[in-house]
Amino acid sequence: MGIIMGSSSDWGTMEHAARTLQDLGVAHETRVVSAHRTPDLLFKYALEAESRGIEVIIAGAGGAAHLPGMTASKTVLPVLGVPVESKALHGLDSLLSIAQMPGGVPVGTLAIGKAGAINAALLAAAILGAKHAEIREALRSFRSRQTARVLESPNPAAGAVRLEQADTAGAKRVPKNAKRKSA
Ligand code: RP5
Repeated sequence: MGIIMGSSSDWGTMEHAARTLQDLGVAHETRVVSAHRTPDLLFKYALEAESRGIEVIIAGAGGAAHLPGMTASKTVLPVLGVPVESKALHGLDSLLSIAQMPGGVPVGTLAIGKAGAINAALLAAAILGAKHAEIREALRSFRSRQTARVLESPNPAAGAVRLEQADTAGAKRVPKNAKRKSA
């Protein structure tokens, strides 16, 4: 699996893809490959990926995010795009740049930011899972653990109850004359 990104500034987002793959035990590499600043490297990476044994490419980029689309144009491997949240437009520019590919060269586009990076890794694992049974089982186990975590903590107010108990122990957080919010 290859995880590429347009800038080292994208790492804060893309590390979530890398961590998720690590949790699943999926071998991967991470590289900065910029569509605008290192276009020759981008072509080389995309052209050689298949012969190097890469099976899916996750590409994250922000702003005028050409990296996923240009990578997809130079390989027939599946390319999953992660729109990195930009400062100016909060990632909407990245999302549209990645999602709105013309017909003929697809990029599987995920959500903006951390959720997209995590889901890109999970979707990439699902794609690989069709061929590699151990990855499919790792994914199944990830889902079971996630479900168990939710079922183990059904009451979202449990934390609030603990806070109330702390208050009665001495530290009042809300002044007595404060108005209560209606439900
Ligand atoms: C894009 O430009 C990168 O993917 C990054 O999200 C954005 C800004 O890059 P830096 O100026 O922080 O290197 O190519």
